[in-house]
Amino acid sequence: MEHEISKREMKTQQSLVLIKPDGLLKSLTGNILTELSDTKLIIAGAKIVEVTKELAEEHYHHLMEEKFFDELIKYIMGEYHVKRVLALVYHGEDAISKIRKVVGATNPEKAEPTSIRGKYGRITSKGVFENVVHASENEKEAEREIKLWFKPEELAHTIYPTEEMEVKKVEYFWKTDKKKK
Ligand code: IDP
Ligand code: MG
Repeated sequence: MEHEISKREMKTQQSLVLIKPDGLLKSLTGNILTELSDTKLIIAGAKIVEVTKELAEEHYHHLMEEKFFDELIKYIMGEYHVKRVLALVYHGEDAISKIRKVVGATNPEKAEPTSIRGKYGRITSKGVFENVVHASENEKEAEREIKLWFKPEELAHTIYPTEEMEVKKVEYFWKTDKKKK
């Protein structure tokens, strides 16, 4: 019994989910979050991100050699839809496979018809799989992606070890209207 519990605890995972620009433009955020909530996983972080070229290329660095790479970068940066994505971190038991199952296969035409990509994805005339969501493929990728998209303080609890560093930073405040006497 004890062994069973520790085995289960070892499977606690994280997954980075992105609602891609087509998902936001098509007003699918609510539907997608509802489908993901069926996994009973916990949301550990959420934010809207305007994706820079650097972030896009780093996120998809493993696909750099693919012929669809440039189009993929434009797609995730929102050139064809809206210039933002909703980034989420899900946490819990078997998070990666549970989420990948709900999300469906990469190619929306091959994805299970009831999966998110099967329902809402499409292949564009330029050959990009506009598949509405991203979900981490394995634990190693999840860690790399979460550390790329989120700062430790943006997550509700500590997922990966952190270290302290002193930084000098400029903060912005609302400008006040100082009237002359
Ligand atoms: P994944 O998103 O299911 O993990 P990856 O192979 O990591 O699939 O590819 C990242 C993204 O690149 C996909 O979600 C999809 O938008 C796009 N993509 C992947 N393979 C192809 C392809 O063969 N043609 C067009 N777009 C693709
Ligand atoms: Mg992938």
